[in-house]
Amino acid sequence: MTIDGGKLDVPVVWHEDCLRHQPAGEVWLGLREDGTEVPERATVILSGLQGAGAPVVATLPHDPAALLAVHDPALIEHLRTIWADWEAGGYPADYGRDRVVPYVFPTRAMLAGLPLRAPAATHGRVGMFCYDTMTLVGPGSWEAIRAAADCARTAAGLIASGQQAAYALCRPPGHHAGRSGYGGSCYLNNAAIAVQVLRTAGVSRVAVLDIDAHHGNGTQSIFYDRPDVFYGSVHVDPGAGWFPHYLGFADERGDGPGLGANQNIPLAPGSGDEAWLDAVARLCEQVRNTGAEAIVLSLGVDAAAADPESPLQVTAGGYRAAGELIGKLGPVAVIQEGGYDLASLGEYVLAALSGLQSGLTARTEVSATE
Ligand code: SP5
Ligand code: ZN
Repeated sequence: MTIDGGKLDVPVVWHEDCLRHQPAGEVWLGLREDGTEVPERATVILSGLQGAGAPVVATLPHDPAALLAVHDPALIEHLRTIWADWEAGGYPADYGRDRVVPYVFPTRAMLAGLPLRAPAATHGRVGMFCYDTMTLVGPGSWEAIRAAADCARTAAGLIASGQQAAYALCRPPGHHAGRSGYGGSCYLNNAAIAVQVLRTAGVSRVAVLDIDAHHGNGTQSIFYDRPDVFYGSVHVDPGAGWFPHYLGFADERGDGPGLGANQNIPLAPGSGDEAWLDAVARLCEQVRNTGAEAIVLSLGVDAAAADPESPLQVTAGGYRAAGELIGKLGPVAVIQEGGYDLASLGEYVLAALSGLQSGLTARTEVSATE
């Protein structure tokens, strides 16, 4: 597929290590299923974008400080070491447990107000950090988690140095990961890492637009009390029974100094281009009002009609139109989130980025004549 008016010039930031995460399924409602967050997602997207002429850019060298700017050091340490501990504990060889998965969760209801202690057993410790059973860790997971964060950091750096758009092909995705916990196929919050890079580079106001089909509960929680980072999301209504179930409602507006800088637009299952684009346009209007100087776009394409993980019915044309609206707002660091239909994934990401490119072109042409 090619795009209107020639090739795609948005640089694609990519690291091969993103393929090393092989969750090998998810435990859903007590049963191990194949899972949809597979390495082929990234290869399909990469070849679609390269086919459209996009330049591929390598990541900057890893910088642990970029991760620590967002996450609790204990979460980073857990992700870095848990596979080795799991293997050393004999869970794969002696018990047939080939991936790290939690089974006890220290919820508020369990602790009943008593302090959280770090469990002695490796298998007891996982639930301190992982809040669901669908987000498995295996041998190459850490290398991929780190590479995905590096992609995000690099794309944000390009925006900070004056590029109008850059796309980070992050895998695994990140928007469900919070400051100290992970879940929803996400481990570290790539979008939040990009935001912090921009803030540190002197961008005083940043807006995150999250158009993944699911609410980005991790990103929301990281910035919930921050007035300098707006978070806006359109997603399938958690109140209609969809992941992440507990967060993503319209009355979550931020807290303290961040009150008003959080906006959720939940949509009914089955919603298509019209309702979805109307929500995207409303979020864009709010971003304009916040005076954000740069946008971080959490681009999940799982709102696609054929996607197995969401009941939204957005077309590739819808994603193109959304990209165009967002490109008119300002420079954009795009972070790959979800999207699981391997047959249409490449087309949808390309549609979003080509829309973004034409929105940016329209915007810079307007400002050149002002
Ligand atoms: C980044 C992202 O899009 N994460 C999505 C996580 C939502 N996972 C919910 C999984 C629900 C179980 N899926 C079973 C599909 C039918 N077998
Ligand atoms: Zn999603």
